[in-house]
Amino acid sequence: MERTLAKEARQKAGCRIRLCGWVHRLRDLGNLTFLLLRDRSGLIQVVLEGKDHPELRLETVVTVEGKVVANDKAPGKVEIQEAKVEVISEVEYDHLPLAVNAKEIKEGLDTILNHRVLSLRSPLVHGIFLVQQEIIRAFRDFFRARGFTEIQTPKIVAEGAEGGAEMFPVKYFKKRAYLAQSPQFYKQMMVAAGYERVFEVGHAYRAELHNTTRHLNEYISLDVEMGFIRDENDLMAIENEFLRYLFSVLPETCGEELAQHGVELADPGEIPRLSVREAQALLQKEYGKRLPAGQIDAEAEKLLGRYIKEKTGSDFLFLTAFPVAKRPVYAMPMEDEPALTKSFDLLYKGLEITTGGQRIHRYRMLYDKMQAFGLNPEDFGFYLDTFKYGVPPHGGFAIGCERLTMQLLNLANIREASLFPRDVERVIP
Ligand code: AMO
Repeated sequence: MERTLAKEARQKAGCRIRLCGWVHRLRDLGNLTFLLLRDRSGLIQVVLEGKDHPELRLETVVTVEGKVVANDKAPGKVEIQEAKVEVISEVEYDHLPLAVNAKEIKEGLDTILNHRVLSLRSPLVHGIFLVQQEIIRAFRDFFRARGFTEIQTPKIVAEGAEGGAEMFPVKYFKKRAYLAQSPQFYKQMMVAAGYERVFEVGHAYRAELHNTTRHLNEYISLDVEMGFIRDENDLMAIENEFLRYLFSVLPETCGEELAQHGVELADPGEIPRLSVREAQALLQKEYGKRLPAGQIDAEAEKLLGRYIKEKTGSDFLFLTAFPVAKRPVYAMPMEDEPALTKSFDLLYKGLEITTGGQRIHRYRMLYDKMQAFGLNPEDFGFYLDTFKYGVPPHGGFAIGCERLTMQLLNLANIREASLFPRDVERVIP
């Protein structure tokens, strides 16, 4: 008999079917055993009569054959009766390291991550990555539909794009290379290569020592780069449009998982904006918080998130006009105020999820700025030379996929939004 999934069984009342999955929960009432079976689609109740069935333990892999019968009290409102169960893979443990079948996993994050395969079986945790899949799918769909080409750029690179120290060195035969911090240079080079509009879903690596709830050392970067822009406003506009699209499709593509996490998404509408200067003045006036020029720290992000939510109802806020000194070398300065750049961050519920901006597209300007930043233009020849051959005004942004997932689902720690997180302490599993 063909296999039926738990979810499909809901439409098959009266039919005999075969299911495959894991033993999620067992309730032994002597002559009656209720088995909750879990497969990739969800849960279904199986009623085993008598004692004439193999010994079952939690997480044993089984197949079940039986008849679908309506039962309003069972999950999915059906159950399997007249069931025959067969073990297809046994378990070998003294006790389960974490309760896969608990409503919420009670064990600490370390236990959850040490036993990642088991924790991912928990329906609530499982759902996180179904939502993340749909975020990535929506990102692809949205940008492809607007003439963007999907690219894959190298993750072993000769120079860092974001400046400075936070890079993992790689021994690359006789040379030193690094893991890419960002596809920054390559996505710009692909605009220059005539694709004009590109996007990438790829890993990025940061050797940051930050051990916080919002930093990973390996994360998924949702990158966009776009040629022939007028200025950074075009970029904020398209990111805003993407988020409105995302929030409109997620309830259709993963409504059940959002509901499981108690999340209701509202149209983000027109996202409010503040310049960094305005934001700093506001922080001082409202919260007595003073910051060095151009800086917005994590606490300031939280306060701004709270402020804008109270004043406008928005979960999002664009921060604009960061000073040159706070942005990487490639950021385009403003014509009328050259100490500021045409760049922005996007905060979501008080956490930065995006950085973006217009880039310098003129060779001489970029060359001079590299020197002013104390960089040797010759080290960046592979990138810099691109701008000798005619590059349109362009810019882009990157969304941290785990940060977006975390904020959307109100997770407490970014590690929960990464399948196998890499942090300062953790390279396994
Ligand atoms: P930036 O360095 O700000 O900008 O990174 C962009 C976004 O990536 C996410 N992010 C991280 N997520 C988890 N752990 C980290 N350690 C981490 N570091 C960054 C954040 C952040 O907003 N090249 C530019 C982007 C551009 O201008 O196109 C860049 O990489 O969500």
